[in-house]
Amino acid sequence: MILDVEKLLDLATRVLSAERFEHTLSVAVWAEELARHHGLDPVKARCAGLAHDLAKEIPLKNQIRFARRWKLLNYPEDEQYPYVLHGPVAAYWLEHYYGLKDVEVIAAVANHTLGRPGMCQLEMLIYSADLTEASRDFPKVDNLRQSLYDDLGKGTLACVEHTLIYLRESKRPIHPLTQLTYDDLQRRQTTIGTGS
Ligand code: DGI
Ligand code: FE
Ligand code: FE
Repeated sequence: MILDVEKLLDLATRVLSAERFEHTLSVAVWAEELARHHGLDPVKARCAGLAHDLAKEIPLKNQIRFARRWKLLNYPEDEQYPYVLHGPVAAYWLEHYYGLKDVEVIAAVANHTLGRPGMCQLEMLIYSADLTEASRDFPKVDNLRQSLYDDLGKGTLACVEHTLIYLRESKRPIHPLTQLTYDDLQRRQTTIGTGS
């Protein structure tokens, strides 16, 4: 199916709690604003924002079951911290059961929690908009918002760095993909302008 904002909005209204729905709307609005600012497709940004947490409220046991069935488990940590599975589960469902065809939107939903090396701009946008939407409130959130506005790549790197610091400080385990995403974005910053 082609991207349909109204259908995704309707789906989000039906499957999400009021609180999660508010967060979802806020991600969609912020992602769309950033997309317009950076010359990216605003409809893709809005749709990916609306879809990113569709699987978040599926009980974790069932998320693990779906992830096993659909072969979405790539690291031992995926099962150890199953709250990182809702992106890949939603993306698989949207692609294979809902008929969504847009590969960038599917990837942005799949990778919104951990990122991945080689993220496209829409993936960066949703990863970062999720962390910095209007209702997020932590000391450096305004700096991150400004940084995303100034430069999407640098801003996303700052967002991943923030996540790493938060995980370390709260003594939570770091998923290998979060570290790989950080390393990749940092490398891309240092190689910008050198043609690689
Ligand atoms: O679904 P949201 O709450 O809107 O946000 P999210 O999808 O970014 O994050 C879900 C959770 O995943 C959040 O508690 C932070 C956590 N997370 C992100 N990266 C890592 C991680 N948890 C661990 N253990 N390791 C990570 O690298
Ligand atoms: Fe999420
Ligand atoms: Fe979210």
